[in-house]
Amino acid sequence: MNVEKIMSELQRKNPGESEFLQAVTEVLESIAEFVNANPQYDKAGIIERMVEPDRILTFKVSWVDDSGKVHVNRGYRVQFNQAIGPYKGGLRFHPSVNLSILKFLGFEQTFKNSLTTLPMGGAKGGSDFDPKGKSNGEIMRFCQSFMLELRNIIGPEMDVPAGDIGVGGREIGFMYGMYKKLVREHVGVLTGKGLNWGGSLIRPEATGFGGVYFGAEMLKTKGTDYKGKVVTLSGFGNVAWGAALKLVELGAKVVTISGPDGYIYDADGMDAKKIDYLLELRDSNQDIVAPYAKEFPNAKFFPGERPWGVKCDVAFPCAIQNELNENDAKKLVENGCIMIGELSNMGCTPEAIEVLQKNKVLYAPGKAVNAGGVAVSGLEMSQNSMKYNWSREEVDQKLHTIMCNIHEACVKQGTEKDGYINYVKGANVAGFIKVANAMLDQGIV
Ligand code: 2IT
Repeated sequence: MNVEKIMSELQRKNPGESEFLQAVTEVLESIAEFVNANPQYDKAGIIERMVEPDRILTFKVSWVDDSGKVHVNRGYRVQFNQAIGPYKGGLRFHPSVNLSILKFLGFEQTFKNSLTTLPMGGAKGGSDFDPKGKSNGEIMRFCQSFMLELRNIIGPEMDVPAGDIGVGGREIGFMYGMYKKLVREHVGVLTGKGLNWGGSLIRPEATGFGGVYFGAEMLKTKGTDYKGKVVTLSGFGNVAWGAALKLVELGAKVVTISGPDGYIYDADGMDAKKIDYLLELRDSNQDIVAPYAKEFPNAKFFPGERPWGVKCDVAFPCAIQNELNENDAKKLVENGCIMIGELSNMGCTPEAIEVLQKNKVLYAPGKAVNAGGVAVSGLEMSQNSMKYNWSREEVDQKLHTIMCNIHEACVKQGTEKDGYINYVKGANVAGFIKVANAMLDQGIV
């Protein structure tokens, strides 16, 4: 496989799509050795076929705000790869959303979903709609309008969207309601549904819990665990919330969260009450963390800064792509941080990853660390198909097993000669094998 040739062709076809090109470059560089040792993949054009999405739908989303003003947003669904199961992946509502970001996310999702061992293909979608400051009614009307178009290409055996940034239980509810009204079927077409209408226990916690379970396996390779460890988190949404809950349960001290307005340093560490408060912050629809320092006056707010300069043992970026750069990585290493787990998708820049790997710090990429969210989405699909619900313990146990298995797959494919575990290589090769072999079996389609 000639990575340079594939990348220059990809640049020509996808000009200026920096996030998408970044995600593909990372994968191709880390699987090149494996692919070159297994010529059947190149012969069948697997790489060229994997980097091209199956199809992309973009559509107009018109809606009316509370004052009667008309707005037009753009909606998207990128159906990337269907080799191992129906398209599956979240919807992101954020003003930064564009095709490059959704293609990077859909591409990553294909590998992540493969790692879960569940039968799910890769997709991503969303809109440049900004939920910040919107009323409940505005969000409902937007979601309804969005679903009027999206319904044409989704279905329980075709494509099963879920949440991502800006899309939580409330938005899934509004979209599900409209889908059901249009199609007249009550089916498992979205995941992250409410518990009374087809949702799964543990789905809200799953991304955070899964990441902490994966991190526990990473720490185990160094003979240690979370007890007494100081942990920095970025973000304050669903992912950071789930991670904080599990980290505190396992004896870690969580000292930071962050938002677009800056970060909070809470030297006392978070407890159940403070973690609960994250839900209030999120429900306020303001996208800020500053009020935390008013609610808990021992905590300090640092406007406009990210939390990576805070001394810690473990860091979990939980916010957005490229939120941790080369300088941040250097600071973390200097401060003695031993592990970075990406809970956000592509949270670290390529330069940051290089710094972490050069310093032999434990580092694992989003497609492995944050796979717990989509894994429990897969379990929600299974429960919907069976028309049955598993208990909290059953789902949590399955999630734990899946995360341990992903870790094992990374160790198998990513351990280098000196014993250092290259989780990027491990996750990419392990994720690739299942999808690539399915594509080989299914012919050139
Ligand atoms: O990035 C992700 O894996 C998600 N946003 C969850 C996707 C899903 O289908 O649950």
